[in-house]
Amino acid sequence: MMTAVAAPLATFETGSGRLPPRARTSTDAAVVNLNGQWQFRWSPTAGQPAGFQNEGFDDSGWDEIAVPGHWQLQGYGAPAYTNVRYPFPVEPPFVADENPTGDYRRWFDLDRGFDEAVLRFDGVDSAFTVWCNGIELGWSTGSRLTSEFAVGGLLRPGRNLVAVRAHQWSSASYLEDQDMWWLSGIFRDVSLIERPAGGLGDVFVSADYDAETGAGTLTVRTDGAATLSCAELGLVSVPAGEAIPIPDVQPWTAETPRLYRLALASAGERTELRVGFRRISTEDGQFRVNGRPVLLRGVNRHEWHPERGRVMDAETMLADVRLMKQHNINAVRTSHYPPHPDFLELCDEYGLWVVLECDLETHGFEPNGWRNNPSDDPRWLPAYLDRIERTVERDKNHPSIIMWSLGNESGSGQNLAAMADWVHRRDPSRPVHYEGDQNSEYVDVYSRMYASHAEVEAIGKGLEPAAATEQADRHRRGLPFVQCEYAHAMGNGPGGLTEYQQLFENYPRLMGGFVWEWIDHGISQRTPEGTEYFGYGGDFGEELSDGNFVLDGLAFADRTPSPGLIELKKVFEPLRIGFSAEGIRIENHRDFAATDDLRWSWQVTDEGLPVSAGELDVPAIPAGASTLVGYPAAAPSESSGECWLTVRAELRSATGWAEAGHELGWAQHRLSAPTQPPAPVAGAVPVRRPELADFDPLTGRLLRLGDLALLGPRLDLWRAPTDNDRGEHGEPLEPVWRALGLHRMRHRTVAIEVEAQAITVRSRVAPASIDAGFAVCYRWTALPEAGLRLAVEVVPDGDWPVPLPRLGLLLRLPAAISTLEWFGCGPGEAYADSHAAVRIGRYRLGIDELQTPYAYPQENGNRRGVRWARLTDEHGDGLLVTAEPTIELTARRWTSNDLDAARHPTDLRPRDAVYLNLDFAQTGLGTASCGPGVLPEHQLLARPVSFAVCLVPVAG
Ligand code: IPT
Repeated sequence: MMTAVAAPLATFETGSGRLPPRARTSTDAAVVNLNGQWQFRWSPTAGQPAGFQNEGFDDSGWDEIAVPGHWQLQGYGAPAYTNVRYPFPVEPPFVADENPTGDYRRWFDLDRGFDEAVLRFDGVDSAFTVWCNGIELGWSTGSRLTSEFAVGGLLRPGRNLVAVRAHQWSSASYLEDQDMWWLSGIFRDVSLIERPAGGLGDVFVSADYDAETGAGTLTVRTDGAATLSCAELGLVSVPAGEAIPIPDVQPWTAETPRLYRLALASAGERTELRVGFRRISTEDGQFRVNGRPVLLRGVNRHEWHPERGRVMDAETMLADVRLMKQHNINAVRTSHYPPHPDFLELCDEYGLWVVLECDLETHGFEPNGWRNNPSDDPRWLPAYLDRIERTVERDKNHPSIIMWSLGNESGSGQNLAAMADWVHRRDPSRPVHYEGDQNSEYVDVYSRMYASHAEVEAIGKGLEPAAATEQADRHRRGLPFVQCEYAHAMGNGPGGLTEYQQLFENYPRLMGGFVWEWIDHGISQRTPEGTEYFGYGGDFGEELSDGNFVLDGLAFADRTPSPGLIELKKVFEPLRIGFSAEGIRIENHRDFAATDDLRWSWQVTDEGLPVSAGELDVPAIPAGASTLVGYPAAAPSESSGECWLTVRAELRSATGWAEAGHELGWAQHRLSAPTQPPAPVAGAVPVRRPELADFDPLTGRLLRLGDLALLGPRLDLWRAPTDNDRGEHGEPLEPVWRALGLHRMRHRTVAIEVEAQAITVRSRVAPASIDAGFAVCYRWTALPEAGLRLAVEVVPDGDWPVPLPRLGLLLRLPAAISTLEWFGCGPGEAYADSHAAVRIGRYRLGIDELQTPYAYPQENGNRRGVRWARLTDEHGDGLLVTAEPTIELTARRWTSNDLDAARHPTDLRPRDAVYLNLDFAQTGLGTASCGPGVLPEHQLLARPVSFAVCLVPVAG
């Protein structure tokens, strides 16, 4: 019988043969990059015979696979998504026999041997054994942690072989239950690194900054003797290891990421360190950097690429940093594991505050009542300590890291407390975060996720309920508060961002938070016709799956900013521009940087058309200060329409993360109200006809208006539920809506009253099976010029226990209608609790461009504050809608029920019509997909309402 070679798969041990963790530094030591094509063999179980690691083994029948890469995304096995549940029986430390296993082999050439060298794996998911030239080096776990093995003596000039066996499941999987795809294999870099005699060993930089004096203290500890030099700081071959006072230094902050380049040299090795001076502290219950309170405008970032999964490349990481900075994001929580190490280099360089989280989550014990949770089981203590040590040691020299986070959703217990204790001893310069420590007994910040606005406000006021013990309560009341996750960005949303930001800005104890999450983890797929869409849980034949809960990002999987990200940019804007009789008040809400990088401009528009524009002279405003500037003498003297002043702030010159002219802030102010009804749109003339319209004699529905055939407006209350309406982990509205029958309303015509200049249609609208409904009165009158005015009164009767999705009119227009031009808020979609980012203007978009392609189809594309809208075909013929004063509007080529039924955007097929909703209102979005629902002020409750629109046929 042959013996199987596998890393011990049912053990509390974390590996063997691994070298002690050390800081990531690239030095002048030789490096051989072992990324590339490796020979690969996949097996559905762990039990393949040994022997493949030997040099003589014949791998000619094997495939090739890209390293770094996940095997499931290269044709072996399939991705699987669960949020909380383990996809194997919960009986720690055992895993099932179905344990997909990948065997890897790679030959590489060396022109010389190395006396001392290490083989470094930056990430292998989940447990693996490694051999060099047939000899076992050891095995390791910790998927997102570095493993180094000593290999020196085994190497020789010429051909060398590295072989790896990696298993999808191991006891370590119990500690890696993050809400993401289960994806396996060697997914980060592999390198061979020479360790020269007299090398640097581990390097630990401490660069403290005293804001009172402006002085820095630099201490660089190395394993062996070394010297430091830095011309800028006047250091010439200063012995490392001692605290070096630096009288005058420029501090590092995320807004001013000042790095000093230091040369560090030992007898056998040299490196360049990028050092940022800063001090983190908590004073008066406030989180501070360099003595000043900072507000974290953060996001949770998983690593994601729609084709390569968690395999990151330089371009993708830079794209994330640039996009974040461009959208006024200043902080990242590396949910829920240490990222690719180069990401942190970018955070240091471009400036982002980082909460660096350990690779730890045991969430799947929660549905099992937290029984046997490793967090409180002493047998797992070494594994917990191993993980935090490898986390802190690798990344400890990054100025961008301002807190260590022990992990995510792992319950509580003595092993977490021991991790915190270890960090406090090893790196007292940074606070420890862990949300699951609900009494905040062993952490340095009070953290919650998805707390409602009301709860955040209570905490801001110091009015939170008491912690479990008096001691914990006293400790926690002195801590700053962070929302490590909030505003779940799943599907259409999040709603309520503005209100959270107001709280963060109002209460000094609140240090801001991290929106969940940065990017959708959609997997790029194609229909048989070749159209791309993004796959989610359940699309890969999984036995257990949590569906589209994996699509909850501010960016779509291909990094297209979603409307939620555009909204967040505005809400996070570190400038406030206010208009009053005195003038324009501009506040700089940055924590450190003045505004001398910005240039300011203004523009006046009349009914959306530019009238005048110019530069605005704004002096540089220090952080936290404000200034008042006068209005530009710009208002048009004669105007019939609505005039608006827009003030904008943009980058004066290019930075590493954005072009010159990139807009960072803006505000609008209405200069004049319309004095006349809105002008019909330039170029289009109203169609005048004596026999203006046809109505259906039985239902009173409008069937024709001028030359335009249509199916006229009637009451609509339904929208394709959003993920937040479904509210899986919050307050769901959708099941109540569906039970009521809002998606299948019936219309009964009660009366049609015809007068000389008016038609009144009365009807009752209600769903089958219940006795509640809506009495609707549609009153049509002819306009003097052309067209019709429709006044609508809606009076609910009976019990409507929840907010309504929408209340308005639905009408069907010919499919030839292809363009919407409107004056109102735009250009993007907006909802009652998510409209900070839209501005008043005149916009023109194709019907297809109005749709937001959420990877899981749902209500989208709503335009708010619409004063008038013109829907036309390619000849300019169509319909002009004017509102009194505004409406919300959606136009699409499918119905709300089509949208509701679709599972991917590719399921949506245009019908032979354009469906136009003209709404009195829609209810807001909220974030009930995980968290609180729509705030009361943004809910559309059933109550009597009246509104009116004018419909005018137009010709091009
Ligand atoms: C929270 C998790 O921390 C995060 O990983 C993600 O799953 C998020 O929810 C939802 O997308 S835990 C939740 C039970 C509040």
